[in-house]
Amino acid sequence: MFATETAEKIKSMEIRGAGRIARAAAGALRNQALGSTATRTAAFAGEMERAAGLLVATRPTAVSLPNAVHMVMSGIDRAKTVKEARAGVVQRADAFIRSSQHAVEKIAEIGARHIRDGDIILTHCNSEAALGCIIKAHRDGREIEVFATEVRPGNQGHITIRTLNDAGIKTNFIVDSAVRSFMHDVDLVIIGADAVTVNGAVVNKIGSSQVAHSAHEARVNVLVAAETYKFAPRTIIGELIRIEERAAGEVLPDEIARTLPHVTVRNPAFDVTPAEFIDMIVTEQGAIPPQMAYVIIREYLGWEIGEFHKSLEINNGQGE
Ligand code: RI2
Repeated sequence: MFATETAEKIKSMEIRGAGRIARAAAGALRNQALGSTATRTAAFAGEMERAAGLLVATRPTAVSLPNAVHMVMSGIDRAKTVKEARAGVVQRADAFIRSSQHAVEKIAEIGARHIRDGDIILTHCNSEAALGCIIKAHRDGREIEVFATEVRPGNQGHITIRTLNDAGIKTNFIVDSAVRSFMHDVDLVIIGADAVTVNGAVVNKIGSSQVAHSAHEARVNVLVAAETYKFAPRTIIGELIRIEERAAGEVLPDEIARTLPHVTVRNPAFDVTPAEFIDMIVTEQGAIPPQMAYVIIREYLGWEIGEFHKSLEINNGQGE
Protein backbone atom coordinates (compact mmCIF):
# COMPACT_ATOMS: atom_id res chain seq x y z
CA MET A 1 0.00 0.00 0.00
CA PHE A 2 1.30 3.47 -0.92
CA ALA A 3 1.02 6.57 1.27
CA THR A 4 -2.27 7.91 -0.16
CA GLU A 5 -4.17 4.68 0.42
CA THR A 6 -2.65 4.12 3.86
CA ALA A 7 -3.43 7.72 4.85
CA GLU A 8 -7.10 7.20 3.89
CA LYS A 9 -7.30 4.02 5.96
CA ILE A 10 -5.73 5.70 8.98
CA LYS A 11 -8.07 8.67 8.69
CA SER A 12 -11.18 6.46 8.47
CA MET A 13 -9.80 4.33 11.35
CA GLU A 14 -9.80 1.17 9.26
CA ILE A 15 -6.20 1.09 10.50
CA ARG A 16 -6.21 2.26 14.13
CA GLY A 17 -4.31 2.01 17.41
CA ALA A 18 -1.27 4.17 18.04
CA GLY A 19 1.28 1.42 17.40
CA ARG A 20 -0.48 0.03 14.35
CA ILE A 21 -0.81 3.41 12.61
CA ALA A 22 2.91 4.04 13.21
CA ARG A 23 3.88 0.71 11.64
CA ALA A 24 1.43 1.24 8.77
CA ALA A 25 2.97 4.68 8.07
CA ALA A 26 6.49 3.22 8.10
CA GLY A 27 5.36 0.46 5.73
CA ALA A 28 3.70 2.99 3.41
CA LEU A 29 6.89 5.08 3.22
CA ARG A 30 8.90 1.96 2.41
CA ASN A 31 6.45 1.05 -0.40
CA GLN A 32 6.45 4.63 -1.66
CA ALA A 33 10.25 4.57 -1.83
CA LEU A 34 10.31 1.22 -3.62
CA GLY A 35 7.64 2.32 -6.12
CA SER A 36 9.09 5.77 -6.84
CA THR A 37 10.16 6.44 -10.42
CA ALA A 38 12.12 9.59 -9.48
CA THR A 39 15.56 9.72 -11.03
CA ARG A 40 17.00 12.70 -9.12
CA THR A 41 17.58 12.81 -5.38
CA ALA A 42 15.73 16.11 -4.97
CA ALA A 43 12.65 14.74 -6.77
CA PHE A 44 12.80 11.55 -4.72
CA ALA A 45 13.12 13.47 -1.45
CA GLY A 46 10.26 15.77 -2.48
CA GLU A 47 7.98 12.82 -3.23
CA MET A 48 8.87 11.22 0.10
CA GLU A 49 8.33 14.48 2.01
CA ARG A 50 4.86 14.82 0.48
CA ALA A 51 4.02 11.21 1.41
CA ALA A 52 5.32 11.79 4.94
CA GLY A 53 3.25 14.97 5.30
CA LEU A 54 0.12 13.19 4.11
CA LEU A 55 0.58 10.40 6.64
CA VAL A 56 1.37 12.69 9.59
CA ALA A 57 -1.71 14.85 8.87
CA THR A 58 -4.15 11.93 9.16
CA ARG A 59 -4.47 11.84 12.96
CA PRO A 60 -3.02 14.68 14.99
CA THR A 61 -2.83 13.16 18.49
CA ALA A 62 -0.94 9.85 18.35
CA VAL A 63 2.72 10.93 18.55
CA SER A 64 3.77 7.44 17.46
CA LEU A 65 2.88 8.55 13.93
CA PRO A 66 5.22 11.59 13.53
CA ASN A 67 7.90 9.80 15.57
CA ALA A 68 7.82 6.80 13.20
CA VAL A 69 7.81 9.04 10.12
CA HIS A 70 10.71 11.10 11.56
CA MET A 71 12.75 7.93 12.14
CA VAL A 72 12.12 6.60 8.61
CA MET A 73 12.81 9.95 6.91
CA SER A 74 15.89 10.98 8.90
CA GLY A 75 19.02 11.08 6.74
CA ILE A 76 17.14 11.08 3.40
CA ASP A 77 18.57 14.54 2.62
CA ARG A 78 22.16 13.29 3.08
CA ALA A 79 21.90 10.50 0.48
CA LYS A 80 23.98 11.13 -2.67
CA THR A 81 21.95 8.98 -5.06
CA VAL A 82 18.30 7.89 -5.36
CA LYS A 83 19.44 4.30 -4.87
CA GLU A 84 21.11 5.20 -1.60
CA ALA A 85 18.14 7.29 -0.40
CA ARG A 86 15.70 4.49 -1.27
CA ALA A 87 17.78 1.84 0.48
CA GLY A 88 17.97 4.05 3.58
CA VAL A 89 14.19 4.51 3.75
CA VAL A 90 13.57 0.78 3.30
CA GLN A 91 16.16 -0.13 5.92
CA ARG A 92 14.85 2.36 8.51
CA ALA A 93 11.19 1.46 7.87
CA ASP A 94 11.88 -2.25 8.31
CA ALA A 95 13.93 -1.54 11.43
CA PHE A 96 11.13 0.57 12.92
CA ILE A 97 8.46 -2.09 12.23
CA ARG A 98 10.65 -4.82 13.75
CA SER A 99 11.52 -2.79 16.83
CA SER A 100 7.89 -1.74 17.32
CA GLN A 101 6.74 -5.36 17.29
CA HIS A 102 9.56 -6.28 19.64
CA ALA A 103 8.63 -3.38 21.96
CA VAL A 104 5.03 -4.58 22.25
CA GLU A 105 6.27 -8.09 23.18
CA LYS A 106 8.76 -6.73 25.71
CA ILE A 107 6.08 -4.51 27.32
CA ALA A 108 3.81 -7.55 27.65
CA GLU A 109 6.59 -9.39 29.46
CA ILE A 110 7.38 -6.51 31.83
CA GLY A 111 3.74 -5.50 32.39
CA ALA A 112 2.65 -9.08 33.14
CA ARG A 113 5.05 -9.14 36.11
CA HIS A 114 2.92 -6.46 37.76
CA ILE A 115 -0.25 -8.58 37.51
CA ARG A 116 -0.84 -10.91 40.46
CA ASP A 117 -2.77 -14.13 40.69
CA GLY A 118 -6.43 -13.33 41.32
CA ASP A 119 -6.22 -9.74 40.03
CA ILE A 120 -9.27 -8.07 38.52
CA ILE A 121 -8.07 -5.67 35.82
CA LEU A 122 -9.96 -2.85 34.15
CA THR A 123 -8.98 -1.70 30.67
CA HIS A 124 -10.36 1.07 28.47
CA CYS A 125 -10.33 1.19 24.66
CA ASN A 126 -8.32 -1.26 22.61
CA SER A 127 -4.61 -1.13 23.18
CA GLU A 128 -2.41 -3.92 21.88
CA ALA A 129 0.28 -2.92 24.41
CA ALA A 130 -2.17 -3.06 27.36
CA LEU A 131 -3.84 -6.26 26.17
CA GLY A 132 -0.40 -7.80 25.61
CA CYS A 133 0.32 -7.47 29.37
CA ILE A 134 -3.04 -9.00 30.33
CA ILE A 135 -2.77 -11.91 27.89
CA LYS A 136 0.84 -12.65 28.92
CA ALA A 137 -0.17 -12.80 32.62
CA HIS A 138 -2.97 -15.22 31.69
CA ARG A 139 -0.58 -17.36 29.62
CA ASP A 140 1.87 -17.39 32.51
CA GLY A 141 -0.84 -19.17 34.49
CA ARG A 142 -2.23 -16.33 36.61
CA GLU A 143 -5.95 -16.46 37.21
CA ILE A 144 -7.29 -13.05 36.21
CA GLU A 145 -10.55 -11.40 35.30
CA VAL A 146 -11.07 -8.28 33.20
CA PHE A 147 -13.55 -5.41 33.04
CA ALA A 148 -13.58 -3.93 29.53
CA THR A 149 -15.42 -0.74 28.61
CA GLU A 150 -17.57 -0.21 25.56
CA VAL A 151 -15.68 2.91 24.35
CA ARG A 152 -18.24 5.18 22.76
CA PRO A 153 -18.46 6.30 20.04
CA GLY A 154 -15.96 4.06 18.24
CA ASN A 155 -16.84 0.84 20.09
CA GLN A 156 -13.21 -0.26 20.30
CA GLY A 157 -14.30 -2.25 23.38
CA HIS A 158 -15.88 -4.76 21.00
CA ILE A 159 -12.43 -5.55 19.59
CA THR A 160 -11.04 -5.83 23.12
CA ILE A 161 -13.66 -8.30 24.36
CA ARG A 162 -13.22 -10.48 21.28
CA THR A 163 -9.46 -10.60 21.80
CA LEU A 164 -9.86 -11.39 25.52
CA ASN A 165 -12.54 -13.99 24.80
CA ASP A 166 -10.36 -15.68 22.19
CA ALA A 167 -7.52 -15.81 24.72
CA GLY A 168 -9.90 -17.57 27.15
CA ILE A 169 -9.91 -14.73 29.70
CA LYS A 170 -12.98 -14.19 31.89
CA THR A 171 -14.26 -10.75 30.87
CA ASN A 172 -17.02 -8.36 31.98
CA PHE A 173 -18.24 -5.89 29.35
CA ILE A 174 -19.51 -2.58 30.76
CA VAL A 175 -20.69 0.77 29.40
CA ASP A 176 -18.21 3.62 29.88
CA SER A 177 -20.34 5.31 32.52
CA ALA A 178 -20.27 2.18 34.73
CA VAL A 179 -16.54 2.44 35.46
CA ARG A 180 -16.87 4.11 38.87
CA SER A 181 -19.58 1.67 39.96
CA PHE A 182 -17.20 -1.24 39.47
CA MET A 183 -13.92 0.37 40.52
CA HIS A 184 -14.10 -1.04 44.06
CA ASP A 185 -14.03 -4.56 42.58
CA VAL A 186 -10.92 -3.75 40.53
CA ASP A 187 -7.27 -4.36 41.60
CA LEU A 188 -5.46 -2.74 38.69
CA VAL A 189 -6.19 -0.50 35.70
CA ILE A 190 -4.14 -1.04 32.54
CA ILE A 191 -4.52 1.30 29.57
CA GLY A 192 -2.48 2.20 26.50
CA ALA A 193 -1.31 5.61 25.30
CA ASP A 194 -1.40 7.71 22.17
CA ALA A 195 1.12 10.17 23.58
CA VAL A 196 3.13 10.74 26.74
CA THR A 197 4.28 14.28 27.49
CA VAL A 198 7.56 15.32 29.12
CA ASN A 199 5.78 15.88 32.46
CA GLY A 200 4.37 12.34 32.43
CA ALA A 201 0.81 13.15 31.40
CA VAL A 202 -0.77 10.47 29.25
CA VAL A 203 -2.97 11.24 26.27
CA ASN A 204 -5.27 8.32 25.54
CA LYS A 205 -8.79 7.48 24.38
CA ILE A 206 -11.48 9.83 25.65
CA GLY A 207 -12.64 8.65 29.06
CA SER A 208 -9.19 7.49 30.18
CA SER A 209 -8.83 10.44 32.57
CA GLN A 210 -12.20 9.60 34.17
CA VAL A 211 -11.08 6.00 34.54
CA ALA A 212 -7.77 7.07 36.13
CA HIS A 213 -9.46 9.64 38.36
CA SER A 214 -11.90 7.05 39.59
CA ALA A 215 -9.03 4.58 40.18
CA HIS A 216 -7.11 7.24 42.11
CA GLU A 217 -10.15 7.84 44.31
CA ALA A 218 -10.50 4.09 44.99
CA ARG A 219 -6.71 3.69 45.53
CA VAL A 220 -6.40 1.35 42.55
CA ASN A 221 -3.06 1.44 40.72
CA VAL A 222 -3.00 2.70 37.13
CA LEU A 223 -0.47 1.20 34.76
CA VAL A 224 0.07 2.66 31.28
CA ALA A 225 1.58 0.45 28.57
CA ALA A 226 3.44 2.66 26.09
CA GLU A 227 6.32 2.08 23.69
CA THR A 228 9.07 4.74 23.86
CA TYR A 229 8.04 6.11 20.42
CA LYS A 230 4.78 7.29 22.02
CA PHE A 231 6.68 9.84 24.08
CA ALA A 232 6.34 13.34 22.65
CA PRO A 233 9.71 15.13 22.17
CA ARG A 234 8.27 18.51 21.27
CA THR A 235 6.52 18.80 24.64
CA ILE A 236 10.03 19.59 25.96
CA ILE A 237 9.68 23.03 24.41
CA GLY A 238 6.16 23.43 25.71
CA GLU A 239 4.32 22.29 22.61
CA LEU A 240 0.90 20.91 23.50
CA ILE A 241 -0.54 17.70 22.11
CA ARG A 242 -3.44 18.47 19.80
CA ILE A 243 -6.58 16.58 20.75
CA GLU A 244 -8.30 15.25 17.67
CA GLU A 245 -12.00 16.11 17.43
CA ARG A 246 -13.77 13.75 15.09
CA ALA A 247 -17.00 14.07 13.09
CA ALA A 248 -20.25 14.74 15.00
CA GLY A 249 -21.94 11.97 13.04
CA GLU A 250 -19.92 9.39 15.00
CA VAL A 251 -21.87 10.43 18.12
CA LEU A 252 -25.31 11.44 16.80
CA PRO A 253 -26.76 10.49 13.40
CA ASP A 254 -26.88 13.52 11.07
CA GLU A 255 -30.64 13.11 10.48
CA ILE A 256 -31.28 13.59 14.22
CA ALA A 257 -28.70 16.37 14.59
CA ARG A 258 -30.43 18.28 11.76
CA THR A 259 -33.64 18.44 13.84
CA LEU A 260 -31.78 19.97 16.83
CA PRO A 261 -30.55 23.39 15.67
CA HIS A 262 -29.54 24.46 19.21
CA VAL A 263 -27.45 21.38 19.86
CA THR A 264 -23.75 21.09 19.03
CA VAL A 265 -22.18 17.66 19.24
CA ARG A 266 -18.61 17.60 20.61
CA ASN A 267 -16.52 14.55 19.84
CA PRO A 268 -12.94 14.73 21.16
CA ALA A 269 -11.25 11.38 20.58
CA PHE A 270 -8.71 11.69 23.41
CA ASP A 271 -8.17 13.24 26.81
CA VAL A 272 -5.22 13.97 29.09
CA THR A 273 -4.57 12.09 32.32
CA PRO A 274 -2.18 13.98 34.60
CA ALA A 275 0.87 12.16 35.98
CA GLU A 276 -0.54 12.23 39.52
CA PHE A 277 -3.18 9.68 38.50
CA ILE A 278 -0.64 7.32 36.95
CA ASP A 279 1.48 4.92 39.01
CA MET A 280 3.69 3.45 36.33
CA ILE A 281 4.41 3.60 32.62
CA VAL A 282 5.64 0.31 31.20
CA THR A 283 7.92 0.84 28.22
CA GLU A 284 10.08 -1.70 26.40
CA GLN A 285 13.04 -0.20 28.28
CA GLY A 286 11.44 -0.92 31.65
CA ALA A 287 8.74 0.34 33.98
CA ILE A 288 9.13 3.97 35.02
CA PRO A 289 7.24 6.44 37.18
CA PRO A 290 5.55 9.04 34.88
CA GLN A 291 7.89 11.74 36.26
CA MET A 292 10.76 10.03 34.39
CA ALA A 293 9.26 10.70 30.95
CA TYR A 294 12.02 13.22 30.12
CA VAL A 295 14.66 10.52 30.47
CA ILE A 296 12.88 8.36 27.87
CA ILE A 297 12.69 11.29 25.44
CA ARG A 298 16.38 12.12 25.91
CA GLU A 299 17.89 8.64 26.20
CA TYR A 300 15.77 6.54 23.88
CA LEU A 301 14.34 8.97 21.36
CA GLY A 302 17.58 10.93 21.23
CA TRP A 303 15.95 14.36 21.51
CA GLU A 304 17.67 16.97 23.62
CA ILE A 305 16.58 20.50 24.42
CA GLY A 306 19.65 21.69 22.46
CA GLU A 307 18.33 20.07 19.33
CA PHE A 308 15.19 22.22 19.52
CA HIS A 309 17.24 25.34 20.09
CA LYS A 310 19.24 24.50 16.98
CA SER A 311 16.11 23.98 14.87
CA LEU A 312 14.55 27.15 16.25
CA GLU A 313 17.68 29.12 15.30
CA ILE A 314 17.59 27.67 11.79
CA ASN A 315 13.89 28.55 11.49
CA ASN A 316 14.64 32.08 12.63
CA GLY A 317 17.35 32.44 10.03
CA GLN A 318 20.15 32.51 12.60
CA GLY A 319 21.49 29.08 11.78
CA GLU A 320 23.71 27.75 9.00
P1 RI2 B 1 -1.93 0.64 21.04
C1 RI2 B 1 -6.05 4.01 20.44
O1 RI2 B 1 -6.53 5.08 19.69
C2 RI2 B 1 -6.51 4.07 21.87
O2 RI2 B 1 -6.51 5.36 22.44
C3 RI2 B 1 -5.49 3.15 22.48
O3 RI2 B 1 -5.47 3.22 23.89
C4 RI2 B 1 -4.24 3.68 21.83
O4 RI2 B 1 -4.63 3.91 20.48
C5 RI2 B 1 -3.01 2.84 21.94
O5 RI2 B 1 -3.13 1.69 21.19
P2 RI2 B 1 -7.59 4.91 18.45
O6 RI2 B 1 -6.72 4.67 17.23
O7 RI2 B 1 -0.84 1.29 20.26
O8 RI2 B 1 -8.56 3.81 18.73
O9 RI2 B 1 -1.49 0.23 22.43
O10 RI2 B 1 -8.26 6.27 18.40
O11 RI2 B 1 -2.59 -0.49 20.28
